[in-house]
Amino acid sequence: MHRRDLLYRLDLQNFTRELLSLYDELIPTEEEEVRRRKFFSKLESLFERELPGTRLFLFGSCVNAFGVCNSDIDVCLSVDEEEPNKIELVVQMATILESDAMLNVQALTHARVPIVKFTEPATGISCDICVNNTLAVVNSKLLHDYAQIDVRLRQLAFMVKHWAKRRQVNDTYRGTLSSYAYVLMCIHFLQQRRPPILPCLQEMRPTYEVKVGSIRCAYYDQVETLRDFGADNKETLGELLTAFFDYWACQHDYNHSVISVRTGGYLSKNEKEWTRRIGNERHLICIEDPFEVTHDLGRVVDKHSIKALRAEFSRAANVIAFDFNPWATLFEPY
Ligand code: 3AT
Ligand code: MG
Repeated sequence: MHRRDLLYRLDLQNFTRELLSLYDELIPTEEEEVRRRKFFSKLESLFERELPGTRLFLFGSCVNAFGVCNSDIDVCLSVDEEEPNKIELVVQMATILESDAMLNVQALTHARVPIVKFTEPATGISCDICVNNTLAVVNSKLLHDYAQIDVRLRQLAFMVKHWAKRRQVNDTYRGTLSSYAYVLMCIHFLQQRRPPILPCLQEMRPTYEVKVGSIRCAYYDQVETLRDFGADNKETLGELLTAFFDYWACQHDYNHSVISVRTGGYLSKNEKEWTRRIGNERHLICIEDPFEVTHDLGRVVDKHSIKALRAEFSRAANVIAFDFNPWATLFEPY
């Protein structure tokens, strides 16, 4: 082996070691899990009393296995009505939470998904509650199930989410991508490795099926049978993170390609009819939602934020390739 290759390999080992220790730091502690569970049961009791006949479900990173420490809690209020007045319910929840002495209660009635946001004073936990967002509950389960197959998904997604938050490219209101979109990018990336690290659960015999409105959500969810799926691929976290940023910096075909976790491959923008700007939706980076297939998670990205996003992918790839201490520089706050 050349001396240069040996040094490169030692650097990668070191990089992986540093990343894994960051991963350990980001995992929520057992104490935090207990706090969250207590918070949620208190919320359930409050809603049983004030909005009888409704139910609360957790979704997002507190149940999808991609929640780092101190994440917010996403809750869905389920009401037994076909078309509930979501805005009215959000306002009603805000009143209930305010009279229960919650802090910073805000009813965001004009968001794409209306929510009420608040903070619990005792624990400092922030929470968002939306209404009848069953698809989000189902896609949280899909993400959770993928996470059980190979631990490298959770490790990679923690690094990417941490990087995105530090570099300020994790804010849909500012035209960058949601955490959900980043996790889908990681799943898709691991489906593409050769040999693959993750299978495509939606292309397998369905063992789980629900209908949400007109959308059929079906996939193979007996993931405990797939624990060895990625065993032939020996790539480490350092190698995967390097290749992830290299892919999004240099290889992805932003003009024509759509990434699709649903099919485990690529689709063309043409076949999705995502070639033209309609209203504010520009499709400058295309990530197909696994269930709501007309939904492009990249639609929030505009002509300015795509530049910022791609500049950040390139920066990350360059830092890893050339920086003496990449693990420190990579996550430097923007
Ligand atoms: P954080 O740890 O809070 O950053 P998260 O996984 O909780 O990560 P979000 O708070 O952004 O992510 O979103 C909460 C959940 O809402 C995740 C996903 O189940 C759903 N979700 C978010 N954005 C979308 C979207 N554009 N389309 C469909 N579902 C979405
Ligand atoms: Mg969240």
